[in-house]
Amino acid sequence: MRLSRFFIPILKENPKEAEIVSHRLMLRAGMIRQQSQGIYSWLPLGKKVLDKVNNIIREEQNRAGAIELSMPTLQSAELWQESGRYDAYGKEMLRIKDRQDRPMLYGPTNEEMITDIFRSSVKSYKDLPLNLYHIQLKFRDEIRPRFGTMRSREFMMKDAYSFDLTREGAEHSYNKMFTAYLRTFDRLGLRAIPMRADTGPIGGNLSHEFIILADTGESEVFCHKDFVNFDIPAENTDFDSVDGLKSIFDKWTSLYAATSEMHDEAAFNAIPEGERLSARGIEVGHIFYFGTKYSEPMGAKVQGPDGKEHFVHMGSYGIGPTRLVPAIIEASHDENGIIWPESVAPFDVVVINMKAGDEACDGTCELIYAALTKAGKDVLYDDTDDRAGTKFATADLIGVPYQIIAGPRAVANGEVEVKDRKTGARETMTIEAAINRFVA
Ligand code: 5CA
Repeated sequence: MRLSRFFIPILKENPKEAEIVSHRLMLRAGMIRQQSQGIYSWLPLGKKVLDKVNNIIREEQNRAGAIELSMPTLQSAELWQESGRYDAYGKEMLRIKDRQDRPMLYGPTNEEMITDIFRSSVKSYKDLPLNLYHIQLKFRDEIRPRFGTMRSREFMMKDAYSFDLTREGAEHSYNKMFTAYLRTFDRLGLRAIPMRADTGPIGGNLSHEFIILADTGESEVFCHKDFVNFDIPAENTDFDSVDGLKSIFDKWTSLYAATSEMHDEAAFNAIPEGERLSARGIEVGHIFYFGTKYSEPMGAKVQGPDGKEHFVHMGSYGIGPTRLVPAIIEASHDENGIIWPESVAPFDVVVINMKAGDEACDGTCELIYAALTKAGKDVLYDDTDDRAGTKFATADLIGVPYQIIAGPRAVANGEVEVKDRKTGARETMTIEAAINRFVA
């Protein structure tokens, strides 16, 4: 992609409305634009990152055996009257009427709809276990939307829903999603700590929140400091065995860990003072087991091996991609801008032409741009007429992991400079070596 043809509306000034660094940087880097309170457009640079985040989530959901579908954003109120949540949900639910005066709503979550899909076609235990998910916009009319897409009114969610014949089966499905979550956040370059959590309006009796420690986070966690170190299950992990989760499950039995809703002062104070960790964090995922809470009122049952009908045991599993993007920035930035982990970077490498219009610089940049693109790399080529200083500032701000810098002096020697955005290390090398560095 040539920067001269791309659309990155960079802001030179710090936007006044942004209170936290990720919001500031997302606006400055031209990733998002607020359309109305708590409702955002994702501009091309932001969209590229969001798509990468979603793809990692998708790969790990699929690996764990979940199956993707797509449900609408608008739902009929009738479904929610069946479950009893239509009145209970309160003002957070955006209620709408269609031209026939039928009550509709913009879905804040999809337990009812997925239960309806399930009951209409699954009749036998032989079709279980089943886990269906989608990645879709949600709307919650939050009283205090803030921090950009971190807490917005319209936001994206990956929500998965599991169906099992028995409680044991449902707990097994829960553990599979647990494993997928640990792997997902790890691949996003994040350490998300699983915490036992309150179930809130989703209901049920088993729940975990996945929290990234950050001073600007809206959640509070209390735990033993050793709780935050645990092993991430490997790619080839057996999702049907909880072995990969053993080191974490062991920690819950031996070490204290709680969110503010579950906090027990006395138990926390029993930890030696130097070993206590009380910190703020960002909730990036939340999983629930809620048994037959929706299947009973909505009549979602299957025939069991005993020939009798059984209400299915369900769980739901949420991740917030539009919150994860700012969470990654909170965890990875410096005074010059964003530092993307390679797995979600909007481009693999940026080629900076320090003197556009200079024949040697243009030729070198075109050569590198073509070679890396041909090798399948996603390259941003800064071919604009901006001053070199502006180009460096832009490249640092948007956080592409590597910069290949072509200036007249180096190019005259057949060389370019390669800069690592994260460490700031610069290395001069031949043009060929620079290409090989990213192609090999
Ligand atoms: N039905 C369940 C799980 S599928 C559910 O709705 N869970 S939730 O309410 O905890 O939301 C799941 C995830 O969505 C949260 O962990 C968070 O990452 C994201 N999320 C929730 N509200 C917002 C919001 N206002 N802005 C951005 N992300 C949000």
